[in-house]
Amino acid sequence: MLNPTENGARYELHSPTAMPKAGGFLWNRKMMIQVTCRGYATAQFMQPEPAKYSYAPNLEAKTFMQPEQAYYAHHPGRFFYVKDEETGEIFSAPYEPVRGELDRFVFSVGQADLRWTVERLGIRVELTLGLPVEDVAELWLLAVTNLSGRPRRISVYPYFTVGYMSWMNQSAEYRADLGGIVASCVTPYQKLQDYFKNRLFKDKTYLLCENPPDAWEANQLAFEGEGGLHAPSSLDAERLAGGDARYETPVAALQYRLALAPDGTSVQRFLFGPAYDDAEIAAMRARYLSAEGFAAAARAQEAYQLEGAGCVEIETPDKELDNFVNHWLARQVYYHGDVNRLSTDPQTRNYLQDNMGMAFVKPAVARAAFLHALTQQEASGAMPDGILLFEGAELKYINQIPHTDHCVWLPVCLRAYLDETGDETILSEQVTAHDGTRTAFERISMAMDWLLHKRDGRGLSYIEQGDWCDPMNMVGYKGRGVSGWLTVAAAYALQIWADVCAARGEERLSAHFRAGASAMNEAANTHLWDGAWFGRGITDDGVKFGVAADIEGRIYLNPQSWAILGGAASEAQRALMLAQVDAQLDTPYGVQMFAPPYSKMREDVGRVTQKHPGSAENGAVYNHASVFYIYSLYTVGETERAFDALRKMIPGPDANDYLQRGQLPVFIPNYYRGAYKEYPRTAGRSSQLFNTGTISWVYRSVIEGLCGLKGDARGLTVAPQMPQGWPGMKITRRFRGATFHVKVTRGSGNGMQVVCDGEVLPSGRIEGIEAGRSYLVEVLVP
Ligand code: CEZ
Repeated sequence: MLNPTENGARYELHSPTAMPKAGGFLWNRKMMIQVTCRGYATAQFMQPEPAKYSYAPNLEAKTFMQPEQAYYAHHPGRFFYVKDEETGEIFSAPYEPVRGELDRFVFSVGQADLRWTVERLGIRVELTLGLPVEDVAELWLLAVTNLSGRPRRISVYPYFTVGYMSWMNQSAEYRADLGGIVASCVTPYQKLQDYFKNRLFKDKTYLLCENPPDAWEANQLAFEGEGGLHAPSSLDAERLAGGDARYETPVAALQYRLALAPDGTSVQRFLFGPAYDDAEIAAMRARYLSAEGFAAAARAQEAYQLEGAGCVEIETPDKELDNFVNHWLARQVYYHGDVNRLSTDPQTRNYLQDNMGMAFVKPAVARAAFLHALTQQEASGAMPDGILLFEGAELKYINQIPHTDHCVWLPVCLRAYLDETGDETILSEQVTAHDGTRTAFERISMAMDWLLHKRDGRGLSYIEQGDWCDPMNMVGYKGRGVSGWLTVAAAYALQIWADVCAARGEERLSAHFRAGASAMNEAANTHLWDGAWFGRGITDDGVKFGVAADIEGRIYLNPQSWAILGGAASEAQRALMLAQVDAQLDTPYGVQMFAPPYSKMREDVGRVTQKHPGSAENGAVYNHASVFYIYSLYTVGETERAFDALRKMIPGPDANDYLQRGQLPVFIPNYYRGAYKEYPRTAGRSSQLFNTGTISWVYRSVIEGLCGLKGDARGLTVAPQMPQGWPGMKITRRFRGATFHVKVTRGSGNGMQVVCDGEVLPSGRIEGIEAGRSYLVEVLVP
């Protein structure tokens, strides 16, 4: 059903029905597209705010009904119908919308392209989707081959959803001068000022074809007719009618009538994307729509992907893990770090954590990002809820809700950068913000003081309308509620910062922040230790929650993980907590964020309790929370527990696990459904969302924990945490310009032994690293 090829650099799925939502994603700095194995597609581009060029149901944007435009419910997709001209039989590739049985189906996900091979009626359809690096456009290559051993007459119909574009103005027509179908709309708006924002929008969508088609249809309804998309009426005729859409729902459908000799192949190229005007469409055609244009774009995309290759490869007894780490993990980190989830105002915590990952992939980008974030610090030392990336960007949606955790991420994420690069000069950079110019070091110290200040009389951190957990919006909206997680997380941040201060010789500041951290840990212990775990918080009305007395939301993972990181938990407490996490939160799909999930609104906790039980933050295996736990376990040498939870983040390799999660092992999603006890049928199902703060922490956990190759100011510490069952593993690690070839073997002794280029290193540390050099490291682990 599913297998890796090219040593794990691609995954092939051989059924369109086993995992119907499984897909892959491609991106460049201006767009992303996620396509399922069956041909449904979600694409988004930046202008500079996120926008769509295919299927933009902007119905939300208006407040009144539009009965005339009531949209035909179907999914956005890229479909290729094939009709046998002799028998009239049809099928469609990749699978939708005809959904007929196929003789062969292969969906192959690569890093720089997505491919399908579909066979039916003695015809093979091969599809390849690629993206250029600099522009917004989909490059589709179609090859149709006659396998039947006799001459064939067929029609092939590419069908690209354009969909409902605008309730103000939408149309489409075939343009012989441009060589394809062009749909036009006016992005709907009501506020006058929006006109001036929108007027340069790319309000056209084109489907250009390398070779002129024999016929076309630009009107969705005319194409579909009474037959429905699975058997469109327009396919009954010899030719599509050549229709247009005049304030009607547009579509881009073409017809090629092909006579194929035995083994004959017809190749067609298409370009699909948004444009401002005809001139831009013509320019895109000239740049890309040819064999050379496609080949150059593919080479550029491969080169772009290579830039994100990251700093570690592994060879372990677990081949599927190797595949993920070696080909897909850094890629997902790179996606986050390079395009900031295609947002113009990323949430501050996301921006900082995504760049924490980037510290291992492209540290210069991470450096610039940390400094950029600090330019937006408020005079009070607080960090805003989102970071504006462009002139004219605005804080939107969730970034208008006051969350109190953003300062925490500054030292936590910077620590990874400092350890990886040893670049302490970043701390002395001058950063100009609203309150004038200060060094980065001074700014982060201000942020730490803000965290110390934003506490109640008990010494616990206020939560306002949320902390890391966005939808936990009603614990503290009256101004009194506190977050147990934030209290122990702030303590962790303060300790990291105290270390940085000490390393700079700032003894007084270091002592100040360390004392603050201790006070917070103490407050957490006094008010939130609940006997066997830490509670999640105390509401505006003084009610503790996330405690044993709760029937729902009884134990939360985050306060435990961060109490381990920040030292609020003693070893004895840790033992109690871990046993409870095992008993109450662990599932075959990972560790749930809390349990039991809430079944109804709890007005003193907030909208997290309104999410469906087991979905997202309401008790899912929310991978971001799970990976905090994993990372914390690695910091205290809980090797087995850490690996167990880490391995469960990646789908497979058992067939049943793939089927239950429904996702290919080419990314880690933001969550797998939880509610393992309550809803076992859906537990484990992937959200399919590849935007997630999880990924940078997985990378850090693999590098610093599993591989145990963590940097510091002067060198590299070697301390792999190899799971019990493995006799050995090999690691290639690039670090400060040098390459380390590390061979880890299970020894019989008690202690770890590290030998670097023949020299025994009792400390396990390698110093004086020379860029450009290769090191051979042999490690015996007990
Ligand atoms: O967003 C994420 C945020 O991007 O949820 C995390 C948070 O730490 C990240 O910063 C946990 O709350 O209801 C909501 O507001 C959701 O929580 C989403 O915004 C959520 C998305 O599912 C994206 O992952």
